[in-house]
Amino acid sequence: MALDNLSSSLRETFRKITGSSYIDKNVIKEMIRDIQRALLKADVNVKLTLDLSRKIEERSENEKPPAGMTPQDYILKIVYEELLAILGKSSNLKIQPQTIMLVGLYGQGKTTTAGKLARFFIKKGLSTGFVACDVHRPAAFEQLRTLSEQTGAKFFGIKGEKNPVKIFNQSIEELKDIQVKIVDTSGRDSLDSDLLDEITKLKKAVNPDEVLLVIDATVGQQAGPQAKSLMDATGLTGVIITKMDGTGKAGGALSAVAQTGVPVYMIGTGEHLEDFEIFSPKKFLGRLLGMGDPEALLDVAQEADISDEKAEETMTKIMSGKFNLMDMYDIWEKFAKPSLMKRLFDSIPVGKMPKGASNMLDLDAAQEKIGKYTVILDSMTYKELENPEIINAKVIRRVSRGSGTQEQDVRNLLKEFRAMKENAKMMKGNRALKKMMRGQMKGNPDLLKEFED
Ligand SMILES: Nc1nc2c(ncn2[C@@H]2O[C@H](COP(=O)(O)OP(=O)(O)O)[C@@H](O)[C@H]2O)c(=O)[nH]1
Ligand SMILES: [Mg+2]
Repeated sequence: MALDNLSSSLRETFRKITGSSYIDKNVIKEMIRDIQRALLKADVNVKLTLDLSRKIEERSENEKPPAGMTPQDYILKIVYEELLAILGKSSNLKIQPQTIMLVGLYGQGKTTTAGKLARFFIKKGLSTGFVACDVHRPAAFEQLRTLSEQTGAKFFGIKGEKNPVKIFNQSIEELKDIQVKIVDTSGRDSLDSDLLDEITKLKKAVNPDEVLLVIDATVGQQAGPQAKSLMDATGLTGVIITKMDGTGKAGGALSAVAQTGVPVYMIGTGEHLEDFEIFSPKKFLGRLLGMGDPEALLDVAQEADISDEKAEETMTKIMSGKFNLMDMYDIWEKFAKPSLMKRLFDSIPVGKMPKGASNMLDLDAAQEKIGKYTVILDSMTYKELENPEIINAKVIRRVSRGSGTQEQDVRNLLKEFRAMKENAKMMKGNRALKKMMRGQMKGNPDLLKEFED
């Protein structure tokens, strides 16, 4: 994943703390020095790093762990919370009809991102179209048209036209049936008044729901001032950080943008259309630290939040038999909470328990297994999670080493995944069961009654 160095340093720091037999000022000082070094290496701003260190130090000294929590775990909870704070708030694009305008300098990945967004929305079932408003680079027109062929997005552009406002205005009729419109725009070498002027004029004509800055992670903390000035000049609503795969400076870019208060919506992790992720600070930090769900692990009180939309999406995927390891990971992450699992199992009538589920009733054992599986999944790349079929013996060896588990554990996980997929196919026709599970996911046990009838 992105930020391998930061990830391994922080994991090492966490391991040190967990492994230490006592916590005193010196242990904390050393931990803070480790964290500082790791953050600065990832290009996180010096002042931000020092502020974070001070907060960690203060809280470690003044706060007492609650009953039942070890001082070690409590320190890790503090570090986790402070790291999360510098990654900013979680906010995302809505899955609904809208107009999105992409802005940014040359070569940052605007056009590529337009393609990724189109693929994203089309997969969610929304028709999508491009408006080619990059009037400065002749090649941009063809690049976007090719992407429209690859993704199935509709394309509108006027070759040779130099006025982007004119292009947009003419696209309105052409794309009137399209739900999500993505407007690609011209870049410049720097954020000069000429560019800001063009963006402002176009924005007025487009009246977009979202104006997204597309910025390359290799600029590091410089991403902050760029986001800030575009926010002031044009009313930026969000940021997409690209090329997270190619730099150790991504921590700087992420934290600097977060400081400006503009949310990071998505990150690009490669040149291909599928190298694109929704950015969630919690998930990102969880993966960075090698913990599936640090909050559950660190015992932060938190109720499961599964939105209707998410439950629906997960169910549909499971039932279609098309789900991948990433979805399995999501499900486990949600259900790997003793209270939730107990509620789920308690609510299934004994006679109706699916075959094989009874051994899951040993909640402790199930919990332990889920913990192990989450660590294994954490050691896989996004590509592997999304395409489990590419996992071969070599990958299994790497993953088992990376997660500190046996190769057999990885094999068992894959076996269970395949079984889950098979079961899902068998359940496909069972509408009552489907309804019940969906109700359970939304925390609505009443639906169970229908299943019993
Ligand atoms: N490694 C990597 N390359 C990317 C990513 N996004 C874009 N690129 C590459 O960056 C270059 C510039 O992208 P382009 O979309 O044309 O930038 P634009 O000028 O802002 O429209 C192309 O070679 C892309 O393949 C990413 O997330 N990772
Ligand atoms: Mg472009």
